[in-house]
Amino acid sequence: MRIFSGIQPTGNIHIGNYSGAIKQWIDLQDKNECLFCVVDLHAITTPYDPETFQKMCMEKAIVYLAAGIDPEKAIIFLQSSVKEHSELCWLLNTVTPLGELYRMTQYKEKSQKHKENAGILNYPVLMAADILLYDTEVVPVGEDQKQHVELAKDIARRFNSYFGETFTVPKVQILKTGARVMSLSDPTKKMSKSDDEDSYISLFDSPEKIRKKISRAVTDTGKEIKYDKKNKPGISNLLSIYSIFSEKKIEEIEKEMKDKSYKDLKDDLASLLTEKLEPFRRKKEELSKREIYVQEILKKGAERARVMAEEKMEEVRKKVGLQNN
Ligand code: ATP
Ligand code: LTN
Repeated sequence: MRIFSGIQPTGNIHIGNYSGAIKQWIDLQDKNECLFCVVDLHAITTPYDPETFQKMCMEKAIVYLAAGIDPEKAIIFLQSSVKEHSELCWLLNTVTPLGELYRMTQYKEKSQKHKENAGILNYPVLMAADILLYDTEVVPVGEDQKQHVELAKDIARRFNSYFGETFTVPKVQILKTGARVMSLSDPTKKMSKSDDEDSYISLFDSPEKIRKKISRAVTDTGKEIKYDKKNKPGISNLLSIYSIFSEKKIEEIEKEMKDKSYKDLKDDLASLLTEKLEPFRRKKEELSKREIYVQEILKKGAERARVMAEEKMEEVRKKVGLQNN
């Protein structure tokens, strides 16, 4: 199957990004044709620093590699290196009703948080372009991106009905556990890399930082360690994170923790995360010293993606009545 997914280069990759997206990518890369993209054009729709932007993009490529994406198996590239993404986005804009963009949850949140711009509104159209350009069949993402992939499906169907069969209608793939890790400082909100540092665990946090952040994580009233999202959102989130990284069922963890305190749960979770994240940290350190190697991977990735994108765009231009030269 053809797989496409991406992560924005701004902010630190956290355990939510890992469990919602990257973990799936690693499992998928063995048996499928995968494209994993650093979506730099998406990231510039909200405030960022142009001076450090290139560095952040490189860093995200390093993160993909450190987390276990294998450049021999998957195509890793920078979105802006393949110009067809922007071109297709423009064409898809013409078949996307404005009303559908205004009702996107992420648009509503981001336009409240930041000064509104057309890029924030059109963000899901660019995402549809990313996906449709490669005739993607499966899009592995976290829960929050489901609505955007559904929109991409609608756009594909509408384009196909106007201009004839052109795009594959993709499917979204969301894991049962780990698709929505919650913030450590407000467990009713999703963990997000644009929030303050104490609210998330980065994949590369030091053991000291992990322990400090987990010990400060918001918990709930009462003493019992029980998964109950409504009444115990903090403890439920810690149990979910424990489950993701231990690969144990929540009920099993509840049993083990039966006579233990919130502090015991936090101590055990901090030790587990320290152990599981250590290899990522080591690999990232190693790769950070090999910038040319990483640049080469991105260059080769872009070359391979470009061949596919150019061929698709030729077909699309023909379908919409534009010239192809
Ligand atoms: P930002 O806060 O800058 O919007 P983010 O933390 O939401 O960033 P993205 O780059 O938007 O991260 O998301 C990358 C991938 O990680 C997407 O597939 C998204 O669904 C997934 N993801 C993001 N946050 C979580 C989370 N808390 N739990 C599970 N998956 C998540
Ligand atoms: N909007 C996504 C990132 C993204 C993406 C994509 C994910 C951009 N293009 C295509 C899957 C497929 C996010 O996580 N914020």
